[in-house]
Amino acid sequence: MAAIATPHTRTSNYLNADYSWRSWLLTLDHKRIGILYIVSITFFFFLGGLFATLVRLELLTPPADLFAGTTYNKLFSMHGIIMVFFFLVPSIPATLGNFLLPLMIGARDLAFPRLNLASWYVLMLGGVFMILAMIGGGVDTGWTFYTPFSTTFSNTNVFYAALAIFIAGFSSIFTGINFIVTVHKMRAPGMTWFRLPLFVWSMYATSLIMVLGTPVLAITLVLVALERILGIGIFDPSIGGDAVLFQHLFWFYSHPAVYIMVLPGMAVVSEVIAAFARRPIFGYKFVAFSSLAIAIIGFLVWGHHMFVSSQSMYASLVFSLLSYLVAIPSAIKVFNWTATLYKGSIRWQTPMLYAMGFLGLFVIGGLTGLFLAALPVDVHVHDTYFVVAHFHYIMVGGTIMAYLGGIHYWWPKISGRMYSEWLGKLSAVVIFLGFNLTFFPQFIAGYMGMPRRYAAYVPEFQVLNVLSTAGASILAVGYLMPLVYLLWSLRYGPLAPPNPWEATGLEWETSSPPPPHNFAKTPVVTRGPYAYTPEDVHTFVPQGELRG
Ligand code: HEM
Ligand SMILES: [Cu+2]
Repeated sequence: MAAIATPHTRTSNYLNADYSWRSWLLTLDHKRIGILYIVSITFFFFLGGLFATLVRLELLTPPADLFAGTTYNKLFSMHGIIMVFFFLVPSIPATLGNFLLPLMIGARDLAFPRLNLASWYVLMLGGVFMILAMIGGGVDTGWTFYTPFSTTFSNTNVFYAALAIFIAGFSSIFTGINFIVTVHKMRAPGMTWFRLPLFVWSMYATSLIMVLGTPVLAITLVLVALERILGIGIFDPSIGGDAVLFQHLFWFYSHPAVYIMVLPGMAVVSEVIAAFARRPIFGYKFVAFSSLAIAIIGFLVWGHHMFVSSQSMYASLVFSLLSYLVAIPSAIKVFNWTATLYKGSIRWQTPMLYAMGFLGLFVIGGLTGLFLAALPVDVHVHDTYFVVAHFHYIMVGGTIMAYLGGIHYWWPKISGRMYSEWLGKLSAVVIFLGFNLTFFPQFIAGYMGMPRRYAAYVPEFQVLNVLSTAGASILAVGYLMPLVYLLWSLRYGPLAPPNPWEATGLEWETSSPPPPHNFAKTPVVTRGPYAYTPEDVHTFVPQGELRG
């Protein structure tokens, strides 16, 4: 990578165009809004991580000695709520999606720049209410807010937490609408649907779920609030309601929402694998359509969260079958990525290590999802640590690995600087090892019967919990490392060339960092997104050319 050493004269770009606070807080530039999101969700990530640390410390010993049970309930609830609604859901779409979508399709900005800024403010407003709910004493319902606990029995700040999520949901809806319209209307000349990078396809599918699913969650939370305040009898059986109805409504959003979290991770991985294996993605159309298939079938499987919640056996059978169907498009992706790697000229650089980490963890998470979709297994392990391990493998292992991989891959574009490759690789390895040490023992504990959501447990489970807490400490170090060296690179890192990885996407055609309006000239797209030639790794054909 000799190109990195060449000094570049820095022209006007989106970062140095204006330095005032106003220019950031009122910006309509999708790239700056992406940065606002990076800063804010990093904050939420470490806040959620703080609660996770406390949870793991409590579980170091069998009795509930560090915190009382009621405090513990609040700790894991706040952890889950913040991580899911304020970190994972916005993570990749709001940061990398915002930054890259227009660049990748050759547009000057998103379709609705003001709506884009509004989405950030709405998320921040939701965050403020969430923090107020925390300061006011916390919430103890878990991130799922199950009734009748949330409506009748909990005396915590359920109302403010529900309001916070209700508000934050609009951020998702706005972003989804913006992305959908942008992909339809703003593509550069020559950018046909089947020349779209797979990242864009995934963002499109994610946006569909955001727009179609989030309103259901919003309405559900309004109903919970009404039930608490007015007792209208939607969920409370003593006044004619149905507590299980809540679960249907909640999972109708929240199962698809797990794909809001993981599809963007897949989006990143497709780009990284093609660029670092120097090969066109195998089965491009299959990968593109599998995103849409996941988005659509994802809406049909919510009942697999309710196998033991009094639903009829026939309903469970159908939901079980449909859950297996949703695994097919995920498997297609894994197969096509593997086929892309096969005979590729692989470069083991930081983003690639992260992408491989994603693959490993996602496969374990996905396969254990199939265990859970099998009725007899689920009856045994429901509400145990097996479930906790399953969704952490996918959401934390998968999504966060991919998010960090993406941040490293596009960091030169975003910041105009290179980071230390050595530290980058080290962080990927530390995170991978720390992650497995944290969560693998939980599969075993869960299978052996350790229930979730308790501050105390029987002494037999201590060894597994000590391993898990030790792993969490390593994981924490792993997550702090990129924070430190990426910030360091902002000032001391070598200047980045426009295309440090010799990648073919349109975003690498413009300077690093890009000028305020993305491209000096209008890009004209003449070919598909992955024109890599494995025989000669340094020959690559850019996706488009810039015309005056
Ligand atoms: C690959 C296909 C997948 C299948 C068949 C599957 C299946 C399941 C099932 C049946 C449960 C319920 C377990 C129980 O509570 O007893 C479950 C829980 C969960 N799954 Fe998956 N899953 C899959 C993929 C995913 C993905 C991709 C994600 C996230 C991105 C995810 C996130 C979750 C979460 C968050 C829960 C826990 C819900 C709770 O709080 O109880 N799953 N999964
Ligand atoms: Cu589900």
